[in-house]
Amino acid sequence: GSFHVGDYGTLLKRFCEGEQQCYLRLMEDVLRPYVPAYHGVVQRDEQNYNIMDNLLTHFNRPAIMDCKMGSRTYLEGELLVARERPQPRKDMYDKMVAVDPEAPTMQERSQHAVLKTRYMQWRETLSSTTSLGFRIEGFRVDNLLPFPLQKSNEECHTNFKRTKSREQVIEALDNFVDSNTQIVWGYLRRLKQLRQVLEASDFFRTHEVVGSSLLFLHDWTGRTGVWMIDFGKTAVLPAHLTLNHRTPWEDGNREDGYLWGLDNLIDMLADMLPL
Ligand code: 4IP
Ligand code: MN
Repeated sequence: GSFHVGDYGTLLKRFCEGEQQCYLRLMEDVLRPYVPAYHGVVQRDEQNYNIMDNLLTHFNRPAIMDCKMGSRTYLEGELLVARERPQPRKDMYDKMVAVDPEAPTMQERSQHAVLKTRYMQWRETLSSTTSLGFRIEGFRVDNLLPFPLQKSNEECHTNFKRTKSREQVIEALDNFVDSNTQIVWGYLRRLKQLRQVLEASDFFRTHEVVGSSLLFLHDWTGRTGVWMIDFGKTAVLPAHLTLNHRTPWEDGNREDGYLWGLDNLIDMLADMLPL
């Protein structure tokens, strides 16, 4: 896989230079408390890894959720490549028909392949990415009682490809927190703080943040936390350009809808609390 557990509560992630650049800048940015601490590079079996804090270590068998943020999940640069040197993908065609046999066009059917950008756009509109600016990629909940009060009863949920409407997403979020409003409060507080810091961050203003996730963690003690992870497709902008992350995307403006999605997520969590 692309991850290993490292020494002293660290995690090793397969090296990606763009991601390293992001972490180096983030360690100097106001966003530092909202990302795993970065500790440089290590080599293992001929492969380089970025070393970062393992966020799970401060929790007691936590429930974990990954939300992919933004209204677009591929880079503008990938669209350019797809236009100039189209490389239809059979693996993505297979993933597409596995979810919806009706989805491919006649041409895609005859080629048994789809372009990556086409696949990614299809995933965006099937899920809540296009309509809400984020989507649930998956979550895992353990029973929230400490061992040995209850036997381990781990449940993994990754079937959210068609979770699209506001109501469907709220239902999934409610399942994740097991209808616990204290947990919802904790997440809401943290996300509102994150939003304030994002709005003040030089890093955020100057980067197109695509394919990045918010990692949610809570455990039976009531501890909650949210961190930004996965910067493999986060790209620095040309010097004259900045983003507000809320303006709708048009080809060329590089907007990613990250804050628009965070606004919606915050709104939906607030709606889960009693009046
Ligand atoms: C995956 O599709 C995700 O979109 C990946 O994004 C993406 O990796 C994969 O592209 C694509 O196949 P499914 O989630 O539907 O399986 P992420 O890593 O952000 O989850 P990239 O490379 O775009 O990050 P390929 O080209 O790696 O297969
Ligand atoms: Mn990726």
